Amino acid sequence: MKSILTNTLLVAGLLLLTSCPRLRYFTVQAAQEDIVVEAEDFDRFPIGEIRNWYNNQWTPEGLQDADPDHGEGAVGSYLEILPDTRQTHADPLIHGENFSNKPGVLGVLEYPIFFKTPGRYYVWVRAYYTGTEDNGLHVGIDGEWPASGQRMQWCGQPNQWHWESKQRTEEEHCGVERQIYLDVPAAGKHIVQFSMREDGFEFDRFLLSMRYQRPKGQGPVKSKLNHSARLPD
Ligand SMILES: [Ca+2]
Ligand SMILES: [Ca+2]
Ligand SMILES: [Ca+2]
Repeated sequence: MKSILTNTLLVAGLLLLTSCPRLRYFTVQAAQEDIVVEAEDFDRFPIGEIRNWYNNQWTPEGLQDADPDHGEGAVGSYLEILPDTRQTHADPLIHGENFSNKPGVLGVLEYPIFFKTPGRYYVWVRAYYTGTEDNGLHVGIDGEWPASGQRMQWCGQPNQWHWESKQRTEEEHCGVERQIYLDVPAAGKHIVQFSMREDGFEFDRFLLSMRYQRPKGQGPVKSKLNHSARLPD
């Protein structure tokens, strides 16, 4: 009986996410301006995968997750990729399920953005992690996953919302500064995308900036959505 109830709630949660109106609007940047986007304002991600992103305000019961809600301190709401079956180093690591060193495989989120200025943008993400197995993410652009967007890493600031922009490397597991960026080749619409590296990751918002400077506190107000520029289906 309990499993039927759990499954019903899970399906209801997925339907709720599926049926939510998609954004279908550009996030618009003025020339030279930083771009700030709420994680929960994604345009789309495939539902029903091995791992799904859940809005903390609608997360159904029954998904494996050791953490309590961390909505306090987040801006609006946040996304968490669940279930989280690798919660500690002692839990089995299953490539392509609870971990993916390869980007673009699990939990791909997409955000359409209109860039007025092409160039190199550092990617900052505000995240909440509680251990060493929920603190990794990948970022890419226009379906590509460049080396400069792989293995975003959080380190040394657990149990709080924290902005970071560092890349994990063989030599430096805590991450290296200035190595996480996207090169925007031309002005116009581009799709910025994120994908899972570790399950249980909690994602509040992101910032794209030509300057490498950690935002303070919750960060700037989010960028405007252009309601006159609907995307084609
Ligand atoms: Ca995990
Ligand atoms: Ca978590
Ligand atoms: Ca948020």
